[in-house]
Amino acid sequence: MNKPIARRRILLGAAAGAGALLLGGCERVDRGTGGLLSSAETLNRGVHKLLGGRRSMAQEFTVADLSPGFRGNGNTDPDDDDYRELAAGGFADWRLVVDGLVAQPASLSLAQLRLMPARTQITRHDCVEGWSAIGQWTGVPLARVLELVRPLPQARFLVFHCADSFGSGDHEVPYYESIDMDDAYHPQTILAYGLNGRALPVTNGAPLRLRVERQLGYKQAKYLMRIELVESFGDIGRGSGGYWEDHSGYAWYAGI
Ligand SMILES: Nc1nc2c(c(=O)[nH]1)N[C@H]1C(S)=C(S)[C@@H](COP(=O)(O)O)O[C@H]1N2
Ligand SMILES: [Mo]
Repeated sequence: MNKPIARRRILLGAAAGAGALLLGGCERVDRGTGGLLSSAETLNRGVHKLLGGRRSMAQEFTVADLSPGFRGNGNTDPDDDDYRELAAGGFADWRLVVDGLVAQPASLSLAQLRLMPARTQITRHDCVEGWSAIGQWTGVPLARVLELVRPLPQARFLVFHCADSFGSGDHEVPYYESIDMDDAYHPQTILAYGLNGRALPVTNGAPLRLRVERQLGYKQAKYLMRIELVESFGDIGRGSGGYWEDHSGYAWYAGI
């Protein structure tokens, strides 16, 4: 599904508006199934699934299509102390923690991730702020990491905790995002450590970022520190499943 960006922006704007309204009145708290989604999002996700959108592959491109550069957006040079220290050491001490509802929690170094089976894909990134870029991403399929940790049957969502934060002082909150199991096991969902044939730059999320190719830019969490498997994201942050979902009413399911 490749609608022109302008059209997608209108759709997203409408969805975000509806989401904001729904938050006030008729949000459905679906604690039984672990989700905390507005009825509009549940519908959106359901329709996407029905149309086969959840299983389909995002369009892939060739090296001839690559954008001249891949701009950075949001946080592009985190000033958080822990991150600065890890970056200064070339990320040798960085670990990706994978825990929560798993049989075998893991703490993985960049070297270990690089030794796992890799996937390279050239895809288009679409940001709601009105820009797109085509980049070549290399990383380990998230499905391979899930095989290692073995999710428990109750696990419904993956929460990505990032090293960078927004705001300052008491209002400083780390960026986070979340996806469901369908997207987690999708073949194009990778934990990327490479961009355009080089190590992922700090601007774009070093040392590791999520690529979940059938969703919009803000779902592509950068500066990954921890992946937590949960039954519900209702008690994380303000409960809407992501930083921008919590703070600007962006849709949790940002399918494109
Ligand atoms: N940790 C973190 N992840 C993030 C962001 C951020 O500020 N921090 N910005 C999001 C947004 S809105 C977009 S469009 C993309 C930008 O990715 P880029 O910097 O590689 O262009 O990252 C997303 N993931
Ligand atoms: Mo974005």
